[in-house]
Amino acid sequence: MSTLRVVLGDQLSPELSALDGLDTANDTVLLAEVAEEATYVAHHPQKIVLVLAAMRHFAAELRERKIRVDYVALDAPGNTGSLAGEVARAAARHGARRIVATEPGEWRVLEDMRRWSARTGLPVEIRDDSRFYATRERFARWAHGRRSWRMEHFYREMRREHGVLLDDGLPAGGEWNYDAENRKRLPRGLELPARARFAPDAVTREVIALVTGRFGGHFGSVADFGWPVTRAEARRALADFLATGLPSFGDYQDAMKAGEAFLFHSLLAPALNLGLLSPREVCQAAEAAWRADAAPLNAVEGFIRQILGWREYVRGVYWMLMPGYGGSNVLGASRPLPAFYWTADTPMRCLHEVVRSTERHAYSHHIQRLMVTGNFALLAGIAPHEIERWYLAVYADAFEWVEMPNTLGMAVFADGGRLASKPYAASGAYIDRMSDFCGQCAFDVRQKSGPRACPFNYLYWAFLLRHEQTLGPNPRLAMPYRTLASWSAERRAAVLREADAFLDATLKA
Ligand code: FAD
Ligand code: DLZ
Repeated sequence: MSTLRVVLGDQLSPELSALDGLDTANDTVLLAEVAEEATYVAHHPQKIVLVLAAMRHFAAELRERKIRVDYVALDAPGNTGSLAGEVARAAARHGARRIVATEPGEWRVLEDMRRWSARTGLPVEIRDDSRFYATRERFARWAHGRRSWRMEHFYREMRREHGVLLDDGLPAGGEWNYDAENRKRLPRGLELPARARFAPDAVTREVIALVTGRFGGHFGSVADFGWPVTRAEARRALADFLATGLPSFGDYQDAMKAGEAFLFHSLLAPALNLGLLSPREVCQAAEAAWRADAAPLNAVEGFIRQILGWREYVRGVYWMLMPGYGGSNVLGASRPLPAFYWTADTPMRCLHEVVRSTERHAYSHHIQRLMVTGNFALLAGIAPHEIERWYLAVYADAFEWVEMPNTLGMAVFADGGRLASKPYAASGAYIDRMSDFCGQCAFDVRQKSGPRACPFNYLYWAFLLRHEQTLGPNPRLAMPYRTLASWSAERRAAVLREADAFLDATLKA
């Protein structure tokens, strides 16, 4: 029986469940470049290049294995521009009797897939995505019956279940979590490793020309494109990280430096999210580095926690809470996204730096996303949907299953604590402690109010005041609310006035 097997742009793994049982004599694998996936949010051109170039390379690898591939290029005559349209056309072209796919990473696409059968008149089998440590069903089993979900609890269960960083069933080194050791500032003069970047080959260069022509108006530049687009390149990126980044990953995980986007981070999220690398091989390689004495435990545990812990946890939360999750707005935030998120045109040096490197690399590291652009959106009360669409658009690694919970749950607390136990709200002091941004800023981080005061300072207190009823009872915020309890009514009113005046002026600009 002829089967059409559909592989999406972030499903580029030879072990993909949609390919299980493939019959090379009768089956066809469909990969389709469609405008709809590039424009439902205006993705950074580097992300579109990454996905299309990786799809083209993956198709070539399948063909080398004598698998029949039907590849629809973006500019192919008759391309309908949608996944559903291309699946229907391909099913007819190949006389398919059934369609097999792997569940997608986005609710929108899952809904679409569920309509493919009605559209084509064929049975459609949607298989689990087995490329994660935990299936959706496994996460649901963990989550059901718990009053609250916390990453740390899930992570420990995953460590035990998969035997990761365990010695005789106990956590390696005696602790489950070494986060307290992972908050160092970058020492002045510390040499940063040169990172593996991958020069575009002829295939990728052709995609760059295509994407520049079609989507050149989107935010972001492709000039510095250097992402791995094949499994072989992704393996080299992993090896490079293990040798040069991992040993210091833990120490400087939260540090930020002007003009330096990458520091000791792995840059592996795009390859992981496309399926060029599996989370298991990455975690196993990191653990092996520790066992071979090539990296310290605080680095290796911290790195593995991001993948086996956070990455799996946010995916579980996404699928548990969709489709309603996208509308979360517990804090009633409603201000529009400031224009500087697209232009970097702001005198606040930290925001300028992070938006600039986002524009240049389609990348910024976790603390830049969480504590600079995310923290500002939280404190300023930016409408969650607007900031969420921004994160989905601007990063090479952005796919809704991972981006949405990070934005709504972790960065702007729109879900009221389903994902995290408290909002990651911080004043300018945090940014000053972890970066060198403040020294070169138009504002003064030590001033709490007045025209030269760092806006993060009064925005922070105004945020806590505005949400006192909702956040005041949170034990993790007891300290700042104790401070606020000693403030006079006049002082409270003055901070709120200053914050509002700043926001009104900033959002008008
Ligand atoms: P490293 O710092 O080297 O971390 C190693 C790996 O751990 C990453 O490659 C990633 O796979 C995983 N990881 C780390 N933190 C997280 C996390 N919080 N959630 C899930 N996985 C994590 N990550 C994405 O992959 N796609 C997104 O769209 C995305 N959007 C985000 C939006 C916001 C507002 C925030 C605060 C975080 C977001 N993250 C996202 C998580 C994290 O910032 C990125 O995974 C990380 O910055 C990618 O860079 P890296 O590969 O160098 O990661
Ligand atoms: C992100 C993306 C882009 C830009 N283009 C395509 C495409 O042309 N064809 C395709 O199959 N997938 C693409 N993708 C990835 C999808 O958007 C992704 O599979 C869904 O968002 C589900 O995660």
